[in-house]
Amino acid sequence: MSYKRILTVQDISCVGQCSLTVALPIISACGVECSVLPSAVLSTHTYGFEGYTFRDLTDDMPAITDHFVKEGIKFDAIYTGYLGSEKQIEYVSRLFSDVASQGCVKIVDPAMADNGKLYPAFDMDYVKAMRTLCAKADYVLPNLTEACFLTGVEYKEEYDRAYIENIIGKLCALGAKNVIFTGVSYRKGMTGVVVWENGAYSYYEHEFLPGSCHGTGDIYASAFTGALMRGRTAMEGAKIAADYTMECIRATAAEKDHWYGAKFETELGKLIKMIGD
Ligand code: PXL
Repeated sequence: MSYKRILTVQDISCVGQCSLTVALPIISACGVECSVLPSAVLSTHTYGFEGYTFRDLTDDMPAITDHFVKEGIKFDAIYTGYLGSEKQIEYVSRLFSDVASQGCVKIVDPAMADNGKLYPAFDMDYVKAMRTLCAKADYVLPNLTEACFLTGVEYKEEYDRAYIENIIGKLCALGAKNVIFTGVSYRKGMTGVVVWENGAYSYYEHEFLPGSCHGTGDIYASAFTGALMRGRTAMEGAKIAADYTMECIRATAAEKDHWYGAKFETELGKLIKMIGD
């Protein structure tokens, strides 16, 4: 098995089971070396907590990048999640060019919105900047809300395949090479993921689990990244990530007090089995 090293750029939310506290264990469990560049440190994530602290690490990013360059450190993949500002997006673009190994896979989760709304910290200037990052990505992993913000298409709760394909066309027009479109539901009680790769459409439909919790987008993107780096195809990675995320939601759903994230830790053994040798 070839050993891969990836870099993930996203925040540390000290409490909240999202971003780096999810990406690092999940990618490691997949058998992939996970280097990190923390973009900010928050006491908690921003969705449902009040009065969280926010230490912006934007100004550290160029020096960290310079050091990687000086040491000749390169990565087989760069995976970005929640970022703190437009400036950080600009610095990530530099990482894409300066610390990418040959064939480096660039995976962008435009983690900025859900349920028809932007997360509290973001505005349309951030969305505009995120479009430029998606333009450089090999894989973009939006949910429907994020895809609508990125493309300017009206957000709908009921839609058909033509609506989704129109959005994908616009994401590709921005420059995104392939799209892993999560949370696409064509019928009641079911949801799924559309994999748009090399211009071909595939769909993995699975049960919709009510009471889905916060942070599942990060769990999904991390498992997808890990599977892809272990040599799985995008479709296999998309399925593994969906099945694992569902296990995490199942493990959490019964607990009302655990609203802030998903219990992904108890399910890691299942992910390791799905990835296989
Ligand atoms: O991707 C989820 C996420 C990550 N990090 C922070 C967040 C959120 C979602 O709200 O607030 C800080």
